Amino acid sequence: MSILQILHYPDPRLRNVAAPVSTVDDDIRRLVDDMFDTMYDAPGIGLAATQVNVHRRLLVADVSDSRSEPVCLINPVIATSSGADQMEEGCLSLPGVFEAVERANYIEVQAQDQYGQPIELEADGLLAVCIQHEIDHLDGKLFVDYLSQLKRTRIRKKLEKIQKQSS
Ligand code: GNR
Ligand code: NI
Repeated sequence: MSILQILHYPDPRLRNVAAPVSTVDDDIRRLVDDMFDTMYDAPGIGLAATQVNVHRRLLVADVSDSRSEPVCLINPVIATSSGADQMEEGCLSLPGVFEAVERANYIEVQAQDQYGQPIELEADGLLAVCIQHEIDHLDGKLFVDYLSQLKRTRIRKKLEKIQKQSS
């Protein structure tokens, strides 16, 4: 059980594209456990491996109020998506930044679970948004990429200033 360090924008490592997990072994399961600890501790509703500087395709999420519905997706692929909704998003890699982003409101995801078994998941609402946000991380994308250049530059400067003050 350990809390991992989360990378902060504009760290260039957040732009890495994660490689598939080839074998779901004990090392991966340990990483999944640590990612759940880190997500619940933060607290956040999701966490992608990219954010803890592991560039492999896996994510964890729990959008329940009771923090009792853990979801772990390894090598997730969105097979179907439909609809569109705007939602205010935040990100543990951009502390204090909240902006509206439009995404599909229904998705079907194919993945493997923490035992390497194939799973299919249907999601809507917050879970659908969260999974799309996490898969973006695995592709080196951040929610601020959907905003205007001007907004993104303002956010980057604000976060760089805070990081300078705290280092
Ligand atoms: O904790 C988080 N909250 C959140 C709110 C709206 C849309 C997406 C998210 S994900 C975020 C945690 C995080 O940064 N995951 O990558
Ligand atoms: Ni995020």
